[in-house]
Amino acid sequence: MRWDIFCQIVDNYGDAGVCWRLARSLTSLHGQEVRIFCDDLPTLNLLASGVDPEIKSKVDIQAWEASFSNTRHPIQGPDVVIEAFGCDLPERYLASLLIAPKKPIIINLEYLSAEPWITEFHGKPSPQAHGISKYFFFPGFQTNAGGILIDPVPPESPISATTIPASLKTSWQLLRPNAKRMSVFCYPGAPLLQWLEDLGVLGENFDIVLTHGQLEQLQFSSGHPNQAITLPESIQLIPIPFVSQDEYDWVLSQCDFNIVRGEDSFVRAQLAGKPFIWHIYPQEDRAHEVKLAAFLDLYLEDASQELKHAVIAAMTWAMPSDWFDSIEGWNSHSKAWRADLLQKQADGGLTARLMGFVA
Ligand code: TRH
Repeated sequence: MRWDIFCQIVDNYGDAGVCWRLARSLTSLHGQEVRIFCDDLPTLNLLASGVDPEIKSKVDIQAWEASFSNTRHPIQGPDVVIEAFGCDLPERYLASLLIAPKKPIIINLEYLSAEPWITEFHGKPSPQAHGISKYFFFPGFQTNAGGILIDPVPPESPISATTIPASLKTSWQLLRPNAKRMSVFCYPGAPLLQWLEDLGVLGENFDIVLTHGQLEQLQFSSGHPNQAITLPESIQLIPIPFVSQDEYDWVLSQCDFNIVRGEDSFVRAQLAGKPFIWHIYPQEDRAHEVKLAAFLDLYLEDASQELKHAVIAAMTWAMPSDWFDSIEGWNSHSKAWRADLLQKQADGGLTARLMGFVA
């Protein structure tokens, strides 16, 4: 089938991250023909860089405006049009669909949520005045939701010396063999400085891999934006550049613990099979608290009472000294959760369910 994916990048990287991951999965694993129309090509290309050129070349990445002049022959119009996260289709593109002999179906690809209500809304039609069928598609953990974007599935690997991406070689040389490794990708507003100070009194060495912009965020939160951050000696900060999506996935798999955010890094942290803190995107009406609670209900369903307390504390930014004693149990839980997640998505996850739905 022919797919057109529309991606509008509001502020962060998540929209591009999800669209790119879906596009490469549709083309490389499912043999589909895909175009992405994006209003921020530099961001999308940055995420997609570093990927095997053969994989990248299969996805036709276009500027948003290119959709106005549909370069396909009218009878080769799209079979499926994806509005990622409910972005509105450009009017001129929509007009071209209306006069095309073959009508596609439009999918409003929603945000991932573990909330139970999504299964009632998943796959429901959204009648449109223009007459082209449009449906809601809700990614989710439940078997009767839209699934999770699991591709490419990372190998189940313990931390080992796998090939280090070129962009990370310098930073990786700084790692200490006797240190635990943590990566940090969170929003401003997390009490990260205090968290790291507390980590520093646990009596272990920690190497903290700070993703692009996190060091500046830390300095800003310290109240001295131009000064170096002072932390206990056991804590080493290692800032890394913004890397491609594949390289970021690699970073997650190479750390013992990850702090992630948004929805794509959140899924990748789970697939890495390591304990993680999900710094969920804060919403003004505090809807994020409900979403986090719904996820924790699922994630901790089979966990012991002690582990439940520890993980809930960690995910709500309690200091590491409050919960780090439970890290071994959390390690085992993370591996089991990964296995369970993959088993529940053994049908191919979101991409395969989307294809099945469209068919
Ligand atoms: O960037 P995000 O905060 O995006 C968020 C979410 O999509 C959220 O749901 C949405 O409401 C909000 O934006 C507006 O976090 P997320 O979803 O984890 O996306 C980050 C993407 O960037 C992910 O695909 C991983 C990728 N990435 C890299 O490719 N290289 C990097 O160096 C880093 C740090 C991330």
